Amino acid sequence: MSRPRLYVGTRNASSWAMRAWLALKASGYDFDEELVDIRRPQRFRNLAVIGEFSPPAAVPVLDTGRTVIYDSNAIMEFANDSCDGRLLPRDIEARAHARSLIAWQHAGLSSLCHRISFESAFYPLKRPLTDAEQDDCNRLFQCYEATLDRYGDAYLFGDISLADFMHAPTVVRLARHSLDTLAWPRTEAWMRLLLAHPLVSEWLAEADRLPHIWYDDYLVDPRDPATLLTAGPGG
Ligand SMILES: N[C@@H](CCC(=O)N[C@@H](CS)C(=O)NCC(=O)O)C(=O)O
Repeated sequence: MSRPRLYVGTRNASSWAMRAWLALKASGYDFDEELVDIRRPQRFRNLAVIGEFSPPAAVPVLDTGRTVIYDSNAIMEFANDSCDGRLLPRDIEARAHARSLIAWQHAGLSSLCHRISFESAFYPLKRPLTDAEQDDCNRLFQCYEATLDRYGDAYLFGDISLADFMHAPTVVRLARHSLDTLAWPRTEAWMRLLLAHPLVSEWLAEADRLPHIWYDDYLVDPRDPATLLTAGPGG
């Protein structure tokens, strides 16, 4: 049987792969890693190769040698199963709550902050966020704060869990756009802790060394598409 292999995208583009990679590493599961360059123009050719063994033709994919697991959340659940459930809360109610946060993120977070792309977290120049985006973020911060109030000691549910890993790329996106978190002190402390986690730091250090992937519409003002927003304080 061949060794387990995780196919991941480039570190500054592949937020779904980051989640799966974090969970597998934290579980202690042993795997080889294969980088799939999902930047254009090679993106389509490379994803077609993935499509030969994985129906969605996307990354991440984990090939255990016996099973192809082709979704980040399924890989994260597998990571948790492979370490006796250590990456989800033991308590059934807390576990359901954690899974709600995980499912919300996996389903797109109701499109909150969708114009703050993962790629833009690594840009040297950051645009100021619109009021609507700050309101979106506040909604999210309120949710994090309430979760941390109820269960959190350090991480969302006390010990680090799949919920923290699932939200890690969002934390990267928001933290790097210098959002105001003063009203959410527990959230601010949790974001700092998560960003300083050795596995998160390892991923980000590699992402920061890569050439940027620019999206043409990053600086376009959504209220007035003819106007370009200028760099904000994080820029
Ligand atoms: N629901 C999938 C989403 C995976 C996904 O969208 N991956 C991106 C890279 S982060 C990709 O490979 N996209 C290929 C495409 O859209 O053609 C998961 O959670 O694994």
